Amino acid sequence: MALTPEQVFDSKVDQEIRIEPRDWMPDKYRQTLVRQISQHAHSEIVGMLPEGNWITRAPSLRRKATLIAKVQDEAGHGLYLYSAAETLGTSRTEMIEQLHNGKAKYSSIFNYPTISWADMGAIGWLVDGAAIMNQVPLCRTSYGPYARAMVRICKEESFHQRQGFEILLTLSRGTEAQRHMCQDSINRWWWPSVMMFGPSDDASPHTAQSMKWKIKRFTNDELRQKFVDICAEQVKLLGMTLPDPLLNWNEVRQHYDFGPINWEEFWSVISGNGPCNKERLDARVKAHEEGEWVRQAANAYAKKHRQ
Ligand code: FAQ
Repeated sequence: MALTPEQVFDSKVDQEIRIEPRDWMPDKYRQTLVRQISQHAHSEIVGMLPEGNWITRAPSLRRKATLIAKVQDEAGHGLYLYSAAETLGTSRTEMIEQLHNGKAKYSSIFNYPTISWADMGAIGWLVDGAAIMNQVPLCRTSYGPYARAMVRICKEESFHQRQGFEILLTLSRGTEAQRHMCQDSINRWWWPSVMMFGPSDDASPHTAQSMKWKIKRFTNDELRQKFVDICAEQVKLLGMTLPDPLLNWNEVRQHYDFGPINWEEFWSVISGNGPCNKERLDARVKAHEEGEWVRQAANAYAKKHRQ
């Protein structure tokens, strides 16, 4: 007896065969992917803003060139991800509209301000570090175009993470004021980075289904724990500390225990009330409006070539 489209889909997922754009897929699977990939793309694009803030003030030409390259990589990641999401039948214009009218989310982390040069280091080490922890498993996600986009993105993120750590390492070996700047930045970015993994598993509405469909390979809490375990060791190389008095190696669990997360802050930031939500969205809308002439010119050029 012939298999139904749903049975074919399920058996592909079971056998680790990638789902491709023209394959039949449940509507909910498609919607989940459009939501996750577009929010991921928006995060990369909005994520350019906090670091963009420091390009003109980088302390040396080398630091400036590296930071420009990193921010440019983030733009590239956003574009790959919009392209991957478009293969599911939603246009880029629609996705961008959803970002601008507040219907679509972007990562909570980009709603915090970058107030010192050390923040460029902390973003690279902690924010890119958390992004890699979450994204390496996405190279094996069940939807082909998303998985393939993640391979290159992860390679670039890993460079970003190392350049951030190196900024902090330099500061940590510097003057008293530089060491202070380094610790202060870690103190401000630690908890928001821990929150990047999303709500705890018992409060995460999407995780169970996304794990069944192999969109997600690990739960939010599993990835968060891996991140804490790695950072708790790496911070020692900096001679700094993480701002958590309850951080402690647990011999039985073979993991670090850590203190309670301020979920009130997390939900408040993702509902639009973080320190920089308004500023970030205003900057995106302004850039989009001011770029209208570029889109018009590109369309006119493409039309002329078609003719
Ligand atoms: N921020 O049920 P779950 C980067 C929302 S890339 C805002 O657990 P899910 C690179 C979630 O959307 C960073 N919202 O949802 C870079 C859902 O809301 P909805 C971005 C969050 O999807 C570095 C609700 O809460 N990475 O940083 C957050 O199964 C440096 C319930 O949550 C990705 O997007 C949050 N942190 O799991 C760039 C990776 N967490 O849609 C520049 C791909 C949760 O129902 C500089 N995404 N929410 O209204 C994922 O892996 C997943 O979507 C999760 C959330 C893990 C983020």
